[in-house]
Amino acid sequence: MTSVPDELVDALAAAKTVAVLTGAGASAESGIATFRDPDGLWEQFSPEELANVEAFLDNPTLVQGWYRYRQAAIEEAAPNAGHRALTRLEQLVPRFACITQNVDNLHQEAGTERVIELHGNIIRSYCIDCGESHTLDASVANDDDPDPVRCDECGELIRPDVVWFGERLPPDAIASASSWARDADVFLCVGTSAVVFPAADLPLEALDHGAYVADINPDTSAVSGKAHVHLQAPAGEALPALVE
Ligand code: BV8
Ligand code: ZN
Repeated sequence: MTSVPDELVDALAAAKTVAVLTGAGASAESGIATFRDPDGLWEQFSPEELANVEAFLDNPTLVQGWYRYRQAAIEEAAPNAGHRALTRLEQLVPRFACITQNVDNLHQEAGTERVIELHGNIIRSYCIDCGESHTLDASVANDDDPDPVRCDECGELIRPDVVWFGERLPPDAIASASSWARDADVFLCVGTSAVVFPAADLPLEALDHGAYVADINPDTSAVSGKAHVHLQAPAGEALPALVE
């Protein structure tokens, strides 16, 4: 069991407002590959090839197929002890926000109520022209089909409702996340390499506004050296230790 430093226990006990920023590492123990770990998604594919509009328009079938592949992995996955601990933490503190870079819907499935989706959510898809909602899963196409899935209203391409590189984050989501970071008494960074912006600015904003910042990551992230404490442990072990 992870031992939690007294100063973090005390900071959480006294906290009125707690904000958490999660990344792919928070879902690793649910069996979902991260992006930049040795066996991560980007090892098999590069972001340039897949997570941007140009790549999508250039090869919509490949990009749609990649998201269907990720959706299938997510359908098999369940929230882990770390997700559940954050839902518990939300009940224990007066004000709580889970700000996630993840698009896997697992915080919502774990019952966390205030989830701020910075990068969208893979369970939603829409038509790039008329905006009509669609599902982009195995039920609407098979991987042998060379043709991309198209809108049954207007015939245009269907894309996942996620934020690609070079695309702006949903303005209300990033504004809300920034406000939570500024107000936080305690800011937890969980399972993120903290190299993708503007999400990676949030822990720094919290630090600048006097929050006690903890980085929960078995490895070193871009925040580890700036945080007050770095719990080098998996989220599925460290987070339950915070709420036991
Ligand atoms: C924007 C799509 C402008 C959804 C993703 C140069 C310098 C600075 C910035 C830039 C630059 N060049 C370009 C930029 C901007 C760019 C950016 O930041 N690039 C980086 C890579 C340099 N950002 C953007 O393009 C953003 N948009 O800036 O728009 C703009 C403004 C106005 C108008 C128009 C445009 C958009 C960013 C969003 C990109 N989309 N994904 C999807 O398919 O999922 S980002 C991708 O990386 C993921 O979504 C993920 O959310 C994100 C961050 O990755 P992490 O979650 O941190 O995952 P990672 O694998 O990296 O790390 C996992 C960590 O977990 C590791 O540290 C590991 O040790 C740890 N771990 C492992 N196991 C566990 C664990 N931790 C705990 N427990 C465990 N068990
Ligand atoms: Zn359409």
